[in-house]
Amino acid sequence: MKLRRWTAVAAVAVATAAVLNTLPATASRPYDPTAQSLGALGQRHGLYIGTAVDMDALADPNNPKYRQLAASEFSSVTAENVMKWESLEPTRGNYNWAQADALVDFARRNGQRVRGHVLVWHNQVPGWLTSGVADGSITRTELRELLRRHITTVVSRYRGRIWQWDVVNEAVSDPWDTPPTLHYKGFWAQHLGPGYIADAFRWARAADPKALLFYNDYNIEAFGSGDPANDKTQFVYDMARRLLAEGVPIDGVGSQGHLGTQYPNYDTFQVTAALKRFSALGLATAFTEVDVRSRLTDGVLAGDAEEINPRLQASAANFSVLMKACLADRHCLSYTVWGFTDRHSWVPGTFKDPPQGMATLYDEQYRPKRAYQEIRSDLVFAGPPYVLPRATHRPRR
Ligand code: 9MR
Repeated sequence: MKLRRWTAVAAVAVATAAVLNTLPATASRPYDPTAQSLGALGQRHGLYIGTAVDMDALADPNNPKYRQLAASEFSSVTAENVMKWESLEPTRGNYNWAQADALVDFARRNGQRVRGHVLVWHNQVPGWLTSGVADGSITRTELRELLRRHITTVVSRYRGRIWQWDVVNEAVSDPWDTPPTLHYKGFWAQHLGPGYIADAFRWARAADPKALLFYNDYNIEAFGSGDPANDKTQFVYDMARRLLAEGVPIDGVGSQGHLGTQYPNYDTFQVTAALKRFSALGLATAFTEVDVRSRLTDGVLAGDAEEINPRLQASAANFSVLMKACLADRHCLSYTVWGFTDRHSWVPGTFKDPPQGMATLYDEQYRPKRAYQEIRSDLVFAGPPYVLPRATHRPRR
């Protein structure tokens, strides 16, 4: 029965994909994928191609190209910063929705989906909250209630308008932290214990029954040793499996995809295997913050092509590995880049010593790089029988 159902699903999927793949081509108008945006190419697979949006850049009247590309090239958008708690509630009790609303409106005007980022994270928490906890004026019970209220308020406001929410972000330590044995880290685990994770998903579900609820983290692109004491992917996998077993309404795991050309990184099969292990749990997957940074050596800064070319090629390869892996897992619903132009990227401001940059798909003059062309070619040349249209995911009750 199961096999028969799968065969039927596969047959329909192959037929649909075959139609989609041939539809645009007619004798008079040959199919020209090079004329299509990333978003349009993704639609062939039911895959959404997103970008994080810098709201200052979007609003800048002297930066029309940013707006134009954000609107035309992508089928999904994410707030790079304006849905974080410190932006939404800078002073206690006073929510400032203007920027977050502006992004949701922008998406609606442009027919884009929205990935909500982020409900619970240890960074960009408002000062009044951290200082209240530090000086004891906010007790543990009050802190939990404040978190419940925050999640409920934000998710309710955008109920029905957010496709995927990053409910909990970066809850797990890294092997370079102290102690090196992987553990739940940061402000929330410290003050509420790891139970806040299940609570957060339940509160988010109560406020929006239809949004897909994600756990989101970095350095989980591939499995390592398999030992949850030092393999972060394994740790997150075990966590997700436990949450599911407890009936917690988690719908997906987002792999951020912050890579660098100076690192060994992963091949397509390693990344595909990781996505498929997560989706075998019944979860959706997504790449949520893809960028590939490079060291800006003296040669790069001086414009030496021999230093620049290998970096552009390595960046293209890494963007492409994640895209191919996403295409190979039917449950990988979206591929979001963390900014699309080097003109607006978090990388140079964060990695200064030694300097890093060149992390996105377009250079500072909005010229598309080789990475942009490679992920487009991945979208163009992928198809059945191996790559099937996206699976449907319904919010878990
Ligand atoms: O890109 C964001 C940058 O503008 C902020 O200053 C920074 C603050 O920590 O957060 C950046 O976005 C992060 C995202 O929210 C979560 N994953 C890591 C991203 C890069 O740091």
